[in-house]
Amino acid sequence: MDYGFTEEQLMIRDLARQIAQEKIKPVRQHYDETGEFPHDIFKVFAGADLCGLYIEEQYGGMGGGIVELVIAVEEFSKVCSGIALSLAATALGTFPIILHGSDEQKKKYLPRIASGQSLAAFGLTEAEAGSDASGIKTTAVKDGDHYILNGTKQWITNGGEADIYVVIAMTDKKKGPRGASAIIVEKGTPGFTFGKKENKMGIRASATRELVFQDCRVPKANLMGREGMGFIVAMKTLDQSRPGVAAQALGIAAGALEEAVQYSRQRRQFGSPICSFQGVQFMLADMATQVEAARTLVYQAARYIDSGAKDIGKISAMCKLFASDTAMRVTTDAVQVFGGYGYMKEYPVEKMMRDAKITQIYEGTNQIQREVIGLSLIKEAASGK
Ligand code: COS
Repeated sequence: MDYGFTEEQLMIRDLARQIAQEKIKPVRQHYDETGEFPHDIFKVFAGADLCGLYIEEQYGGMGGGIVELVIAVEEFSKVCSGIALSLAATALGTFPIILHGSDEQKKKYLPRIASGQSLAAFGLTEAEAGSDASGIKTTAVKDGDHYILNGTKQWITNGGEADIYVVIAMTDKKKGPRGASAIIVEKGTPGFTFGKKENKMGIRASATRELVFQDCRVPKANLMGREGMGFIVAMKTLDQSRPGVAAQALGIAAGALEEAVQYSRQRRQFGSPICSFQGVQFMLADMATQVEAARTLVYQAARYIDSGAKDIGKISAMCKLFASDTAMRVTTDAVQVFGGYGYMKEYPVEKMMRDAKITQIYEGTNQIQREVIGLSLIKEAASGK
């Protein structure tokens, strides 16, 4: 299928596909079983110049956008979405710097991220603030030329592995969402430690940890934009990053489909390969149709964001919602096509099914995505669009 990619985008796709097959496939089971962080693979991403795909050339990146990012994330996720997440979650932590960072902040942090020297992470979620993002309790109190941070962030992807964290904290509790601010905190800052590493159902190669701030002094220069902009920074960041989750889900679904088609040609029952049975063919046909629909929506959303459009929230939420629901359905059906073998760890589809689930939950549950889409529709209708 021709998706209208440029020469450069096709090169990125081929390179990512090659890395996925040659470097990630042989080790994915190891990382899934051990839950270790795939430092060696991240070095491969860096060596192939893929860490700066979406970062401007003046900061050492490739000068691409969301399209380039989703192409790479899809290819890696076809083989292991947990490993792919090291790149996608770094993008999540980098978008606020790209969107709202000062020149100094961009010069200081983006080249390190583009070269793969540093991973990034985004610290929004807390124990009691998930879907209700404005319910965060972490505080940042001004003290001369510093902010003093106190609080705990939960389930932070790349937690402990990243060097650069964009943290959303309350600088003025009384103001609710308008009292939140976005602040960059570097690993190694006194008062900043990591809590327990989570033992997860899927994406086990990815590090998920608490960020703990205890009287952590951060220079005032690390504030992004103005005080009070933190909630908007967070929402705009999620608008940019959700296609990355969608690409991860798309890759998982496409990978599971590929495995199911191959297996159905080899597995024989009643004297024939099971792909000769209409029941199996219909399942594969539905899986393939859903994958193709998700792919179209993900690429469309990525292109729309890269066009510089402002009203990206709805399409971003749509592609995340649709691709993640597709990933869950398609991986469940892939396990079904494999039958009893699909339930065993020797075959990759059980891992893909476990990995798929989180894409319906993180960076906003799919219930939240529906709310974002619904509210956008109502807003559009009210404004006569
Ligand atoms: N872009 C820019 N501004 C936005 C925005 C967006 N996408 N979404 C909301 N805002 C603004 C609103 O315009 C409003 O601004 P004003 O106060 O100036 O009017 C402000 O942010 C508050 O918006 P709202 O009242 O809609 O906030 P709610 O608390 O009702 O939250 C949802 C809305 C539920 C959509 C939001 O909290 C959300 O996305 N939650 C999920 C968060 C999430 O994904 N968590 C997982 C994190 S994993 S990294």
